[in-house]
Amino acid sequence: MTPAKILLNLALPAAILIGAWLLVPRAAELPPSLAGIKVYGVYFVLTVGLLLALVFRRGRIVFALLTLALAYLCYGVLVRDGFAGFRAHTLFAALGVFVPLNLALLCLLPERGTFNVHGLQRAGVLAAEVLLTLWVIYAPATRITAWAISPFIETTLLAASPVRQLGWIVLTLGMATSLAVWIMRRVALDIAFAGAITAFALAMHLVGDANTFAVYLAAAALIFTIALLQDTFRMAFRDELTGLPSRRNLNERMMGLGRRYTIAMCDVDHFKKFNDTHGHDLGDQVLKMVAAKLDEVKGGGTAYRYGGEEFTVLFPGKDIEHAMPHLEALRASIEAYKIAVRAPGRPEKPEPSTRRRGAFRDATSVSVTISIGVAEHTAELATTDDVIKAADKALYRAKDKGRNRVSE
Ligand code: GH3
Ligand code: MG
Ligand code: MG
Repeated sequence: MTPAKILLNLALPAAILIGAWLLVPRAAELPPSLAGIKVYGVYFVLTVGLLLALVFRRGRIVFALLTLALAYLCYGVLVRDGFAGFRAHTLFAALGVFVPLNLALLCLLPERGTFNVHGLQRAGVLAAEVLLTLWVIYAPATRITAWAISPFIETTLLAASPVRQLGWIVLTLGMATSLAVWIMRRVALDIAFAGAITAFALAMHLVGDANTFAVYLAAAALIFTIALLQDTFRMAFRDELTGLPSRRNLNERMMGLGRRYTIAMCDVDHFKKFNDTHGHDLGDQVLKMVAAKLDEVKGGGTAYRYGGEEFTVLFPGKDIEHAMPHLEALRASIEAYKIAVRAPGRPEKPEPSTRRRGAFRDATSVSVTISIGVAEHTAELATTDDVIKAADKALYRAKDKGRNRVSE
C-alpha cells in the first residue's frame, strides 16, 4: 500500500468527522421548517445505510448500523430522563461499553452475511446486551451500575467527561483494535470501524451539548455507508486474486481512448503444466507475483487482468516503439523472479525419524516466464477490438517462436 493510498483511506473518516464538527453549531440555526431533519435525520442516514448493507450483503455493516440504531434509541430515553437517575446512568454506561465492543468485534470478525446462522449468532449477542441492560435497570442491580461508573484509578484525566473510566477503556481499546486490524489488512472498510468508534466516542463525550450526539451518530453511520460503497466499487473494478484493475475496468478505459494507443496481451507460459506440477495454490501465488510485476510497468502503461493467466497492458497515447522497451523490461523481471517453495514431496513438518536428506532437504525455487504480443492503433486496426485481436495474433507468434519473448 502506497502512502497516497493510506492517506486516501484515512481521508474519508477524517472528512466526515470534520464535517460533523462543522455541522454541530449549524444544526442549532436550522429554521423551524427544517426541524424535521433534527428529529428524523439520523434515522434517515441509518435506514439508507442499512438498506445498502442488506442489498450488498455486508452483515458486518448491518450489525454495526443496528448497534448505532439501538444507541440512538437509548439516547432518546436519556433525553427524556434528563440524563439523571438510575436508568439514565445505567443506559449511558451500557452504551459506552457495548457500542465500541460490538464495533471492534465486528471489525475483527470475517464477513458472513446477515440471514444465516452467523447472523443469528450476532443478533443473539445484540439481544443479550439489550436484555442484560434491561435486567440491570429493572432488577434493579444497582451494584453493577455503581461498579461501571466508579473510577478504577485516581486520575484527573478526562475526569470532567460524562463518559466514565470503564467507557473510556473500552472506547480506546475498540479504536486501537480496529486501527490494528486496518494496519494489518489495509482494507478501507476496516478504517471505517476506527472512524465510527471515534465518532461515537465524541458523541458520548459531548452528549450534553445540543444536537451533538445525533450529528456524530449520523457521522458514524455515514462513515460505514460510504466505506461500503467504496468497497463495492473496488470489488466491481478490481480483480479479487491479484488486486489489478479488472477486465470491466479495461473495457471502460478503452471506450475513452484517443487515436494513438498500444495494447499488449501477456500470457504465462506453460501455466497448465505449472499448475499440474506445483498445484493450483502455488499457481495462484505466481499469478499474484506476475500481476505485481506487471503493475510496476513504466512508460505510462496500466496493467489489467484480462482473465485466467492472461493480462493486458494498455499504453494510452503511446506507440509500439515507445511501449516495446517497457514490455521487454516486464518480461525480463518476471523471468528473473524466483519464488521459494518447499521441495516436492517434502512434508510440511517432517517427523524427525522420517526427515529426508539430500535433494529434498533444501527449499527450492520456481519461476515462470511470460510471452507478450503487441499491437497499436492504426488505420487498418481501427477499433480496440481489432487492436486486441492483432495483439493476440502477435502473442501466438511469440509462443510459436519459443515463448518468453515480446512479438509485434
Ligand atoms: P501456453 O504457454 O501456450 O500459454 O500454455 P498454457 O498451459 O499456459 O496455456 P493454456 O491456456 O492451455 O492454460 C492456461 C492455464 O492457466 C489453465 C489453467 O489451469 C490456468 N489458470 C487459469 N486461471 C488460473 C487461476 O486463476 N489460477 C491458477 N492457479 N491457474 C489458472
Ligand atoms: Mg492462456
Ligand atoms: Mg499460458
